[in-house]
Amino acid sequence: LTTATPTTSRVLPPGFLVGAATAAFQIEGAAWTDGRTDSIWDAFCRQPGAVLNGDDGSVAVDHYHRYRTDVALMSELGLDAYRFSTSWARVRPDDGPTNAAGLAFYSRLVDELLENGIDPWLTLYHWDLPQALQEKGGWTHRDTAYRFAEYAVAVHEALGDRVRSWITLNEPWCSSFLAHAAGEHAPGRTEPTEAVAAAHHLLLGHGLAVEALRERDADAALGITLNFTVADPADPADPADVDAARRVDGAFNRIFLDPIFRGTYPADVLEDMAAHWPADLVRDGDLATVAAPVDFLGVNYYNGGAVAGPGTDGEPAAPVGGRQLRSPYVGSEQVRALPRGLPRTAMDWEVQPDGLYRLLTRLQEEYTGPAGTSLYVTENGAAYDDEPDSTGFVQDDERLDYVRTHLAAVLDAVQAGADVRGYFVWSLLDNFEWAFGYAKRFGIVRVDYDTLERTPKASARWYAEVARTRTLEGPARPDVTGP
Ligand code: GBH
Repeated sequence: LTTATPTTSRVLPPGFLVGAATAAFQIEGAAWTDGRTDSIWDAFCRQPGAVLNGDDGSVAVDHYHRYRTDVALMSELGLDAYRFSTSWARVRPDDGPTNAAGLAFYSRLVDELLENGIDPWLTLYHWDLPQALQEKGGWTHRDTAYRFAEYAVAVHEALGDRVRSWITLNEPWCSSFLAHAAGEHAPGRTEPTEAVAAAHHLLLGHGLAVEALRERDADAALGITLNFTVADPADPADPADVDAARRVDGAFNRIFLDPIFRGTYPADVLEDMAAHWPADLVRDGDLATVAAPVDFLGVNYYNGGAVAGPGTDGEPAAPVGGRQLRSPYVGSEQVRALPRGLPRTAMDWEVQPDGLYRLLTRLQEEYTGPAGTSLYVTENGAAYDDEPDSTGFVQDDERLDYVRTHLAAVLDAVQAGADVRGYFVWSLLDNFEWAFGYAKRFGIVRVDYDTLERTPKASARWYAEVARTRTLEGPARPDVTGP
């Protein structure tokens, strides 16, 4: 890798995908239409205090009925690709047989995308496990991994003739540690041992699905999307802070990267989590399955953070939400987060595009490069408290700047040798932001939650120009803090 030269005009590499992303539960609504049954998020939303303002996904932004309008919007913006997810509870309600009516929706959506020249990128699991499977133990139960592979095949049978890019899981860290240790996400558990079991079974499900899809379809591009944090020691000269950064990197990033790309769990993570690691969790052959070769790695990046060891006056490095939450860092609960004075989004996450540059160049060097795997940024974006004017238009300069500086970081990483082939902004539309309900808006398109009317924000207009001109104008990353 070479060092990128900061410039003010960057040209997108040939074939680079300019896209947008969403997820089924966050946009579809129609929660019990055409045979769909409860997912764990429907059930979680009914738990008092689980989701801000008691919001739920029953209507969301009604994409299920408005998908044509939404695809027309994407086409107007000139998007090359659209990343969406399929709802397991729509495709195989109640863990029963495949539901043709549910699959038919995705078939219509894919046709509509293709007619508009938009490349469909399909994520099989974006956190909405059928509640019926949760009742059998959910991801803490090994069998769920096998059910996932069967569901993957059912979706592929219906859409494999038209969808060429497949993502098995979205952010297994959230489905395991945030959902089973921190309690922020469905099913809202706070048992570290369950989180570890869920992480392994998610990885196993990923590997089984890759093997099954590969056998059916040798030409499909198969990958997984992980979420990353870039943890820096608050004081690089303090060994306790350096250790805290190592622990967060292990418990967030390497616990998934190493099994997928090296077929092994990192020794230091096994040691950190030893007290919570179930004895018979990893069976013979599991790691070979988890390491089934992938064609691409999807990278979701929102923020990094400075972390410190115990005894500092930082905040616990745990998610903040409307209720009592625990640390997601199993075995490293003592790690503290220290604000660095960087600007923050409405989620309170630090804005640090340089973290994305460092992440992509590191992945290239240590994981994906040696394996010959390409990279896609499958999510990046920001929530801000948008103020619509009297016509409903949102001049969201902060979001525009967030996306611009992060896309610049991506293109600089490409220049430095990282094989990044596309960028999907999170999100196309304002939508259901999980534990925060509809209170946090990530869309480049505004949704009026009374009328469900869609209005592109200034960031969307600007993004369309990037897609059209294949050029990114603007100054270099403002926050180059890394080595
Ligand atoms: C993604 O999750 C999801 O895929 C998507 O569905 C969601 O809407 C979107 O992002 C926005 O949230 O410890 O304070 O530094 C991202 C989840 C975000 C979880 C960053 C960990 C660290 C916050 N991750 N977060 S902090």
